[in-house]
Amino acid sequence: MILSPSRDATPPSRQIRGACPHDCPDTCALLTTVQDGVAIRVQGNPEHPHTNGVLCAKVSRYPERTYHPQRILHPLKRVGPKGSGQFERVSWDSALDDIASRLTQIAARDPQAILPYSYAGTMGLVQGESIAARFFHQLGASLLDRTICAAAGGEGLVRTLGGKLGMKVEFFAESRLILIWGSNSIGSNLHFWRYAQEAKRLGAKLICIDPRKTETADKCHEHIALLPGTDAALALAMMRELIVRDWLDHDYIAQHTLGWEQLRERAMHWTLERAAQVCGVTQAQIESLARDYGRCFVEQQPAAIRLNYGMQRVHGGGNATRAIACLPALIGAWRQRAGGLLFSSSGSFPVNRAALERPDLLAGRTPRTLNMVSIGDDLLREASADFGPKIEALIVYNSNPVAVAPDSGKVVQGFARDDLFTVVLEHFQTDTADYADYILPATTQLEHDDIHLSYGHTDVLLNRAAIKPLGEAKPNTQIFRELAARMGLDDPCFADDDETLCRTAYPCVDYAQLLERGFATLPVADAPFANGNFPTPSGKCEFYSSALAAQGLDGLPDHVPNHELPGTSAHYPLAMISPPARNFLNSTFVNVTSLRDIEGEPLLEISEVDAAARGIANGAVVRVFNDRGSYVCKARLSPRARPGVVNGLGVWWRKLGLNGTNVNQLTSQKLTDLGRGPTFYDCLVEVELANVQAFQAP
Ligand SMILES: Nc1nc2c(c(=O)[nH]1)N[C@H]1C(S)=C(S)[C@@H](COP(=O)(O)OP(=O)(O)OC[C@H]3O[C@@H](n4cnc5c(=O)[nH]c(N)nc54)[C@H](O)[C@@H]3O)O[C@H]1N2
Ligand SMILES: Nc1nc2c(c(=O)[nH]1)N[C@H]1C(S)=C(S)[C@@H](COP(=O)(O)OP(=O)(O)OC[C@H]3O[C@@H](n4cnc5c(=O)[nH]c(N)nc54)[C@H](O)[C@@H]3O)O[C@H]1N2
Ligand SMILES: [Mo]
Repeated sequence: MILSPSRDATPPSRQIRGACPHDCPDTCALLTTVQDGVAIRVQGNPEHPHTNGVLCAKVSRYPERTYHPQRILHPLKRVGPKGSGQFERVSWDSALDDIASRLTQIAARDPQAILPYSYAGTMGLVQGESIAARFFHQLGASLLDRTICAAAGGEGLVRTLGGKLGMKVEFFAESRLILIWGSNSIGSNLHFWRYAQEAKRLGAKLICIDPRKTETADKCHEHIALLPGTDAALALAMMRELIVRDWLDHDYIAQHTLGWEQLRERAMHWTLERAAQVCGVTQAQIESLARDYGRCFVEQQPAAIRLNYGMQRVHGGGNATRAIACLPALIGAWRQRAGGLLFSSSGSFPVNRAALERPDLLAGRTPRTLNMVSIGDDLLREASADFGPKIEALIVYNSNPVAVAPDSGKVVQGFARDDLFTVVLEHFQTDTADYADYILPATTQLEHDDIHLSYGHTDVLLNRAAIKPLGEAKPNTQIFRELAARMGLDDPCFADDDETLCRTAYPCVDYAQLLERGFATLPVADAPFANGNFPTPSGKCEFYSSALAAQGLDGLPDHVPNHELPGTSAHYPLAMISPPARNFLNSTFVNVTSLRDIEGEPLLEISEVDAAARGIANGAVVRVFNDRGSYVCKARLSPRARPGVVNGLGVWWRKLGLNGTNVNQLTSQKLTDLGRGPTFYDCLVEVELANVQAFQAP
């Protein structure tokens, strides 16, 4: 805390160090200026090297979000039908007493009928799964498989490299070649982009691999607009080129990899011709990509891959991640600190989750685990021997499943069940909150303490509360503490306050340093795999995974075609992807007016040829549909969409959509090959001109 002397009549302001809570690889260090108890400005902390004093447009509007006139500032109880959004103000005591008694009744029958549903509204370890996890563990509630974001790629990476580890983000600045793969870095990883630009200034070549011609693709030297879900084919064809031209680090391969002979044989099936056909790109593009990559081996220059999550939200996302993660070992890119690959750095953080979440409170019980991706189906399931009890209560925090989970027609039907008791801890009346029996007002990052990891760099960040909670809002932790007390859950661990929890998260990080600077850099090796030492079972980079083979799966990476493959459906010829809109973060910020004004309205990018074939002009209102439902929005004829692929930018609130839906009305609950993840970008649709009258307000 810095006290700045004031010479005039304005009250003195102070600056509080914090951390951006959002689900983003950058995890920025914040400085909040507080005057008279009011947060007047949120800036990037210039002392934190990765943040470098710069924030994205979204988070620089944090005060606008925090003091938003529609913030929920006291508990609300539903008075209208579910989904109608009609609530009345109630006291904390009456809300918590009623919730505790309802949950106690359900738990007496079977606590597994209670399901927590949470994700990354805040990435904070304390306001995420600390007291909340303890609460559900002691209750014996169903467990939630938190797969909605990067489960497929995460498992693919762990099976290949051994952990969520890789290059340090700062060393991308020294790379000579950067493949930006499945990532719109300018939109979703801005602070990485700064390092990539530095490399570009120093002469590096940047290649973007993405079906959409993104803002990032615009700024790269080359763009390979492959079809969604074909990344493994591209990587295997690259391998074949490396093999036939002998651009291989034989020494590295021999010493530090497992399964080379098998991988080699697999890759040899992926001729340029075959891959070009699968990927929908030219042979010359793949050849040139392999040549650029191989040249780095020949010239001993560092080649880096920034792999992000966009490419793993398809059926074969796990295998594709495995195939790409094999590439650096083939050319020995890991030998240099500016070479290798970064997908997620979260495995570098020594978080003591057992102490935070206390799974021991289950005391030998083994509740079922439900996958958050299939919440639509699961809410509609009856009790059975196979499923267990019907879901009777749902406690949602840090998530907006009605907007973000796939196949939202089913999700909405489930949330609308009259016999479901739903509690939502929120800042705003989201699409999900509309279906709650109770909405409980939660604090924002400016109002509570927390501690963070990052999945894009290797610094721990501390967040100190900058202002008092607004209205009657309480931190998630406090809400669960008070519920636990009312339900007779009396383990002493519920008494831990938030600062104790922050200290519990990282027993081996210097807390005094966190208090003083707001961040602490972990002692992570600059070139983690220069000498092998992969944390896999074999200690090598596992081209072949015996662990996967033991599960009856393919031990080698392969191209696994999409569930919904273009050309296989007579009715739905177009592939739809739904990557994030730059000024939203998943469904967060959609209600911040200044940001929504930049995005305009829900839209679908479509290529000129696909639009012309359907008589669609720029700006026309269109119906995007498949067997799961319809989404009505404006068409934008744009070179950002390649022929055959439409881009439905996400994730709008359903209630702001022209027909009260969003892109997830169209996405499916089918899972990925590894990790039980979602397949948001593996989705066939058709588009037609909409009957506009039907969607105009009366
Ligand atoms: N502004 C903004 N920033 C965000 C987010 C946000 O919503 N908005 N979301 C945050 C979250 S939750 C996450 S998980 C991270 C990571 O976020 P990601 O979801 O990885 O988002 P992007 O970086 O936009 O990368 C997605 C890119 O992958 C492309 N893509 C889609 N399908 C394929 C495919 O099959 N192959 C390839 N090669 N590319 C494909 C998309 O066109 C898009 O440009 O970003 C975080 N940062
Ligand atoms: N079609 C399509 N769907 C997608 C994606 C896509 O690319 N396309 N991306 C997917 C991905 S990568 C992800 S990670 C998921 C994200 O899904 P979610 O994690 O559900 O993310 P958000 O939509 O941002 O919703 C988070 C909610 O948490 C609330 N919140 C924030 N902080 C707090 C807090 O401290 N306490 C409480 N109680 N609430 C808080 C916010 O107000 C917000 O409404 O969406 C997925 N859905
Ligand atoms: Mo995500």
